[in-house]
Order: sequence, then structure tokens, then C-alpha cells
Amino acid sequence: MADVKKNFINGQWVDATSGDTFKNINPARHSDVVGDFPSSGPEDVDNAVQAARDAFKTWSKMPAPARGDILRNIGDVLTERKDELAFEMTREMGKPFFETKGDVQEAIDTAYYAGSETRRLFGHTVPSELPNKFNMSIRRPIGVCGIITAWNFPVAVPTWKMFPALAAGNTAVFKPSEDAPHSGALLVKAFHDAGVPEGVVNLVQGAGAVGEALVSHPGIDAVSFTGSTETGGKIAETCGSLHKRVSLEMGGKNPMIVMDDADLELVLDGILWGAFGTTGQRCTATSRLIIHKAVHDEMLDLLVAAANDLRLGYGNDDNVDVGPVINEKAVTKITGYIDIGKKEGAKVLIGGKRAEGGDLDDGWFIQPTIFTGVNRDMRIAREEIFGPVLSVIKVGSYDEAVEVANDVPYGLSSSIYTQDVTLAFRAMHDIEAGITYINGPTIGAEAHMPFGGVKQTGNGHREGGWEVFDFYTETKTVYVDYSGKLQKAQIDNVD
Ligand code: UN1
Repeated sequence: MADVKKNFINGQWVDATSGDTFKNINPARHSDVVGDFPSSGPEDVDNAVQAARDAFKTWSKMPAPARGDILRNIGDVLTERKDELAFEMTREMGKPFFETKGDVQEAIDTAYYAGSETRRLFGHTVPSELPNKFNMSIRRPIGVCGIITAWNFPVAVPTWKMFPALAAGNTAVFKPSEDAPHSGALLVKAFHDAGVPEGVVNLVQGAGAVGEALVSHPGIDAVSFTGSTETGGKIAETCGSLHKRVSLEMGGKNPMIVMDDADLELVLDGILWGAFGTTGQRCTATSRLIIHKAVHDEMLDLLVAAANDLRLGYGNDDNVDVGPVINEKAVTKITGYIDIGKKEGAKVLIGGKRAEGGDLDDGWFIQPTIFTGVNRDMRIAREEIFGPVLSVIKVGSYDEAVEVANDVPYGLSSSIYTQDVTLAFRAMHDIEAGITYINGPTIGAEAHMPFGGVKQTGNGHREGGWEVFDFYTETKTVYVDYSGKLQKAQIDNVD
């Protein structure tokens, strides 16, 4: 069996040119070393881009439905390997096994969905303004795509990008997060085993310098990035100056609005899953609970009892609800925000510390934390914490709830719990976000629906669903004149 703890360039597993490596460890059990992975540099990126450029010549000419067959094979391989892949994902990035299985399932769904879209890469046929002339638009691939992803959905999110890219005839160079290199490598191995030809997908492991080399490489035509708003901004600057297409999925500060008529038991399940699933480390995590004053106290009583029952631990052990956070830097950032919240005058309802004792001492665990008495101007109400920290903001009306919900620089996901159909429909339009859930938490995107955010969350593109194909294709407009003479548009047909 191939050693996948390497780069994958032109169909070969290879070390970094420099021979340098970095260590990757299990965030729940530091004594468990996942492995050493290549610490790559610009030469490795260069080799990968060259391979992808060569492969583009044939891959882009293959009939799209034939590419779709290969995507479906990938779905089959991932289905066979779902459990073993999920185990390794949990081992290196921490979320519980049932969640990593969901992550793989999202990739499987994306494979079959993108595969089916290869038979539907529609253009338009449109009447011409002149006789005996035919107008249409067709889609063409862009070229080589640079794919840069985060560690929290180490399989699903790379496939959101690469499957539509490949379906449309592009090739790719993929840089996974340095906190999830093994998942990225196992994913690329599945591509290869399913029949993706050499050079079509290339993997370059390493830190931010690899991403920088990729974004600025002249052989990269488009970049798709998921990660922090700060890094996304820098990528956009580089892509802007080099005239490259770029799709950005960045931070969130996702609100859940709970109205006075909400079903509180339903809300409770939604909060636990939305705020503490994936240890709050989703760009879609529920990080603000904006709750009507009439149900505020009752809701918090329910929440305290249930949140205290959440079981922390290593996600490959049985009965674990919440895993660790990803690394030491995350511990510092999250506990730093907890201190900020206390200084700002918010009250810690539960949690508020590192979780310690027994096996937890061998990992990066933080107690699920709920702040009450938060007001909209506090930093814990405005900034992305990316951890298991929920800020509760009390409001007196629907209008106030929406105003608070919209009063942040981000706009990815959002939710409202109400039985009132009028408010539900108003919220669909009033909340400034790319996604709104009615009577569900802020997480749970499905592969065949557009995914993305407004304001500082994104730059106008969507992943997932049918819209992502607009990002991964160029429109070519075609005019066919079968009149047998020169026809001048705007002139021959207008006096
Ligand atoms: C992310 O956090 O980057 O809707 C993606 C959800 C998941 C995807 C999250 N299906 O929360």
C-alpha cells in the first residue's frame, strides 16, 4: 500500500523537494502521532502546477459525462471506505466519529451530485436579432484550480470545490490544512483508486507558504479558499492584482433567533448541535443566541441542565458528544475570548475554562461555555471565536432581534425558531446572511444546495448546488450565421 504521508504529484507519492517534514498529532491524545508530512515549498508547487497543466490538455477534452462516471466511482470508493476514513479524520482533527462519518457522507453526496451535473452543464440558446443566425452560450473549463481548505471539514469541503471543478473539465492542485494533512491525502488516494488520471488532482502538503506560492503561481487560473477572513483578504489582493478568479468562504458569527412562541425543546436540541457540534469549530456554528425576553430564563434553565451533560473526549471512543479543539493556538484564542467576555461584563453561565482531568489532560479540551448578559457591542457578540462558546443576547421584539442579528460584519448562516409563519417568511428576507434555517440550527448544509455568505463572509460566489458551476466554468458566447452574407448587428436590422 502506498505511503500517503507525502505529496501526490502527477500520480506519484513523493517527498518535499527539500526533504523537510512537519509532525501532525492527535488533538485529543498528544501522545498519538498521526505522522510526518512534507513541509513543501515553491518547487513542489511548481511541479504540481506543471502536472496539472499537462493533464488539463486531455481531461478538459474528455466528454463531461465520462468525467461524471469517474466522479461516481469516487463516490463508490468513499462509500466503501467511509468508516476507516472517518476514524482517521477523527484521529487527526478531533470531531466525534459520527460527525466525521457525516463529513464523508457529504463528500459522497457531492460526488454523485456533481457526477449527475456533468449531463447538465447547460448553456442557453437564444433568438438572434437577425434572420438565419443562431445564438448560444456554452461553458468551458477555466484551467488549473488552486484549492486551499480548512481542517474542520477535511473531506467534505475539499470535495465541494474539487468535484465541480473536475466535472467542468478543470484540473487541480490541492493544499489541505496543515492540521488535517492525512485526511487530505486519504481523499486524494480515493480519487486515484477510483480512476482519476495522473496529474488531474495533485496534492501539496505544508503551511501557509504553500498556499501563497499556489495563489501567486502564474499557472493557476482560479483559486477557491475556505478559512479565515484575514487570510481570504490577502488571497483576494493577490488574485486581484494577477486577474485570477477567486472564491472565498470565510468567517461567521451566526445568529439563532428564538421568538416567544418557539418550541423550546426543539430549540434546545438545535442549540446543543449548532453551538457545540464540531466543538463550535464550524464557519456555520451557532455563536449568538438572540432570544426573546419572555422565554429567556426558561430556555437558559433547560440549556444549563443539558449542556452540563455533554461528554467530552476522544471522538473515536464511544459516547463522546464533543471533541477537542484543534491545536494549542486555538486553546489560546478561545480562552482569550472567554477572558475578554468576562472583562466586558458578560456572565459565564456554564463552562468558561479548559476541561481537565483524566484523559482530557492529554488533549486540547475546552468546556462548552455559555455567556449570558451579552450585549451587541461586546467583542464576544461580534467576533468569530471558532470554539464552543455561545453568547446569549436578550431582546424584546422580532424587529430588535433582526437588528441585532444583522449588526455584525459577517453573514454566513442564520436561524429563527418561531411557529408564526408570517415572521418566518419575513426573516427569510430580513436576515442578512447567505443561509437561513427556519426551526433548525445554523448548521446542516446539503450538498446540492448553494452555500456561501454575504458581507465579510464571502465575495459573492457560492459553493455547492448548481451555482458552483458558474465559478468553475467560463461562458463562451457563440454566433452562427447561416445567411450566407455579412449581416451587421444593430445596423442592418435598424433604420
Ligand atoms: C464549514 O464549517 O466550513 O452546514 C462547512 C454545515 C456543514 C458544512 C460546514 N455541512 O455546517
